Amino acid sequence: MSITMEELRKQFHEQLQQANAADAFEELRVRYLGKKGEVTGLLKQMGAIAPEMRKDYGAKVNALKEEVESSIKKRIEEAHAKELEMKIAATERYDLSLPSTLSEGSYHPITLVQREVEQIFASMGFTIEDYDEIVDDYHCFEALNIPKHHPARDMQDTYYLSNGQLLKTHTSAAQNAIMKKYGAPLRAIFPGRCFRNESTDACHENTFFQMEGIMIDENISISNLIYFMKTMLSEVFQRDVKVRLRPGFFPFVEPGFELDISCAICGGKGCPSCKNSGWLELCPCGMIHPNVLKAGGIDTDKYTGFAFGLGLTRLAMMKYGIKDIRDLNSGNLKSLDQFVK
Ligand code: FA5
Repeated sequence: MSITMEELRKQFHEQLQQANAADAFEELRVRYLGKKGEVTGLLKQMGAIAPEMRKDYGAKVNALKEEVESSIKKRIEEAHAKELEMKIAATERYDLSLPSTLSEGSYHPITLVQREVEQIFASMGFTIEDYDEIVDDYHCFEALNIPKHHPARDMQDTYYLSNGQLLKTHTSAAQNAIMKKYGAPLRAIFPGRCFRNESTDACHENTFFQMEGIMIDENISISNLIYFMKTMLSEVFQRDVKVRLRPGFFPFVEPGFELDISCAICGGKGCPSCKNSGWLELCPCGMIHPNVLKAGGIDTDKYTGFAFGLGLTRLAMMKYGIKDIRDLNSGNLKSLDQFVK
């Protein structure tokens, strides 16, 4: 019997040597290990073996079975590795000297407009500050004269973490920390990403950028505020843009204004980008409320200041004629590619 087994082993290895494709390996597996396979057949003969030889016989057949299994597995792995090697060598070699078929990378329109506004304010003596995206309730609301349960919070629902912190709803959340850091006099802008629980449409996103600006000094008045807003807009657009200033309520400024821009998409006629009003709310602003200055450690007998919250994402829409704000977060390279610089 052991000779038969030896012959079978030899025959198997010869056939395995000749096999070189997946179906040939499978065929061999079935021929030797399948239900009616040669090795399976040897196992089935166990009953016919004399009891005193059964243990030895069984061990040999099982060893042969394992040998067949592992030999086929090894050959399959070798064949895969060889195939891969050939593929890399023949067809998938990279030629780094070939010209690229991909377009050049580009800055995102929001980055472009942010850098532009930063330059404008830097040239007027403002420092550029960075601030956290995850903030606490005090900085986002309380320090801004928005106590708990104040109705102004309804318009700025956001995403809360289990530790009570939240994703900042506006860049105003940095005002208190920056006032405490530098004191007065102070000129600073701080761009940042904001998050709100919003129903999105052509001019509302749940994740968007703002740029806050504050100026605190002696004798700062609404005239200073209007001057800086006008300068910023005329520099960004390099042409006259129609804007309007109207009263607006924000608990952290008094008086407060809404600064709207005539919709650049429809020329003020009304379209989905401006909710058919012809105007887009762009940059609310106002004189900083004394409570906010006090919370920031500023002497309100000596200093006054203005603040604004520029909607950077909307500014990018208006500057580049992007009809739907959602395109800006979409990662759609086809539309974003136009801004290659
Ligand atoms: C604020 O966030 C105030 N913190 C702004 C401010 C700062 C007022 C300093 C006074 C003084 P508001 O929620 O209106 O205000 O947002 C300001 C601007 O951000 C809007 O005019 C708009 O341009 C932009 N904005 C607000 N919500 C969204 C949104 N969901 N999607 C895109 N842009 C938005």
